[in-house]
Order: sequence, then C-alpha cells, then structure tokens
Amino acid sequence: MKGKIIKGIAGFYYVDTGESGVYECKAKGIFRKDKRKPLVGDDVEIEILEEEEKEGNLTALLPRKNELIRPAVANIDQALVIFALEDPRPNIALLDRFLVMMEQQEIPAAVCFNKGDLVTPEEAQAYEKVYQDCGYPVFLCSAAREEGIEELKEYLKGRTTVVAGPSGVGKSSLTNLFQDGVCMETGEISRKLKRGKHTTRHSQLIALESGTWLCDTPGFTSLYTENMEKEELRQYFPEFHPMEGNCRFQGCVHVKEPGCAVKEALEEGRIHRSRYENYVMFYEELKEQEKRRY
Ligand SMILES: Nc1nc2c(ncn2[C@@H]2O[C@H](COP(=O)(O)OP(=O)(O)O)[C@@H](O)[C@H]2O)c(=O)[nH]1
Ligand SMILES: [Mg+2]
Ligand SMILES: [Zn+2]
Repeated sequence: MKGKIIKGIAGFYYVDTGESGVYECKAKGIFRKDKRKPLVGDDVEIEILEEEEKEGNLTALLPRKNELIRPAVANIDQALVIFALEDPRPNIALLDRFLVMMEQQEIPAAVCFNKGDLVTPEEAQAYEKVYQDCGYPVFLCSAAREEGIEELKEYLKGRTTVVAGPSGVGKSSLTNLFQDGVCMETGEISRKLKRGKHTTRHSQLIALESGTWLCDTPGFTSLYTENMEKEELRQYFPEFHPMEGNCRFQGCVHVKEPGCAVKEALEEGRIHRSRYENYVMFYEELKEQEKRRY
C-alpha cells in the first residue's frame, strides 16, 4: 500500500495512506543498507502487519522531489512565512532570514501577515508592498475575523507547504481555519501520535484535504547559514536580480563598492531600505563567521 510519512518518532514512522488511515511502521534493514533515512514527507510503500493495531513495515521509499535540510523534510513544494502585524510586531530581520533560507533551498515562498484586525489598513499595506515589490506573494489576513482565509487556502491547495514563523503570530489559529472544521485527526491517529507527543518536538505533516499538506515545524525560528558563502547571499534577495551585472565592479557585493547599481536603486527607492539593511547585516554576519573559520 502507498502512503506518506507524516511523522517520525524514535524509529517509528507514521504513514498516512488516505482512505485506510495511519499506520505505525518500522523501517526494515533495506534502508540501513543503502543509507537512506526516511524523512517526514516521503512517499513510501508499506506492508501491513496488523490491521487491527494499524501496524506495518516500510518496504520502499519512492523517489524524492527534494529534501530540505532545515527543517529535515522531503517533497516540499513551497513555504508560507507567517508573521503578525501587531502583538507581536513583525521582526523584519527574522522574516528576511526565513526568506533567505528558502531562497537558498530553492523553495518558493509567500509571506502571510496575520492579525490585520489590530492595525490600520495603511500599516498592513506598507508591509504588503515591501514584499510584493520583491516578488513574493503576500497574504494579509485576520484569523480572528476570518478574513483573507480563502485566498490562503487557494495558495495551499494541492501542495505541500512548510509553515514558518515565530510563536504567537497565529499559526495554530490559521491552521484550524484551513481545516474547514473537518478534524483530520481521527481517534485512531491521535491515539498513535499522542504516544510521542511528550518526547522531543518533531516536524509533522497535517492533511488539510487530499493532496494538500502543511508541514508544521516546531522551533523553526532561526537561520542557519553554515553552508553559505557571503558572496552567495546577494542571489537570495530576488529584488537585486534585475541589477545584477550593472555595477561598476564585477563581483560587486553591493556593500561598499563605488558605482553600485543596487545602492543606486536603493537611493531611487526601487529597493526597500529595510531589505537592504538586512542584507548588509546578514552579509556582515557571514563575514564574521568566515573569519572565525580560519
Ligand atoms: N487579534 C488577533 N489575535 C489573533 C489572531 N490570530 C491569532 N490570534 C491570537 O494570538 C495568540 C496566538 O495565536 P496562536 O494561533 O496560538 O499562535 P502560534 O503560536 O503562531 O500558533 C492567541 O491568543 C490567538 O487567539 C488574529 O488574527 N487577530
Ligand atoms: Mg501554535
Ligand atoms: Zn553592486
């Protein structure tokens, strides 16, 4: 039978087969042999050992579309980065870090600003404009007033989306609204999943409807840049792309060089100052990291 790994805890993989429900599976030796570790998000084949107890074995890992390192999940189509407009106010540096992280992993990202009910429309639109101008889809919403939810559902439909954002911004409230009141966690699933609930916190997939998955990753709140060169960073700011090659110096990193087309765009208001300032901040951080490596 085919299914998808929705959670992995201490050697057990929870495989959602759709119609037939969730099975608690172990991975057999075949995976250890070829050193492939099953990940949340993997499409797999299982054999059923115990129908009553919903127990099975993983027998095959189907080909992966991609594999994220942070968080460690497979087959992600896109990311939704959620922040609140107020309570807490957006931490723009953190938001830009998430976007850089997704750019580096080549995952298309969208930005969602929740708690629209707590700010004026003008404030909300100012944030919207910054990220729209960078080419990201932006969703303004209010979980409290159930506004902007249909547009978000449309974005999620038929895809697997990794959700990121600090705590308190309304991720759980929004997820509940996406679920249409149809509680996907039937008694059987939650009984099995609860067993691991009080151990470490893991990524898991939540089914919204057939073929629509949300990847919930607790603690996914900081940027890891171990594998990033400072010269690479500029690629991950999509609004810099049109200026690439227009600077006086080849290989310009848009920080202190004269004749820089990115800084010119900044002065002319074609690049947003907060984004550029965060770029410089991240660049300096990477430079410091590099120094420490030698
Ligand atoms: N005013 C307002 N409060 C909200 C909204 N969405 C969530 N909240 C509240 O913000 C708090 C944190 O929400 P929660 O969904 O738990 O955030 P999470 O930590 O990101 O999962 C709760 O008290 C929610 O009731 C919203 O759109 N407007
Ligand atoms: Mg939550
Ligand atoms: Zn430049």
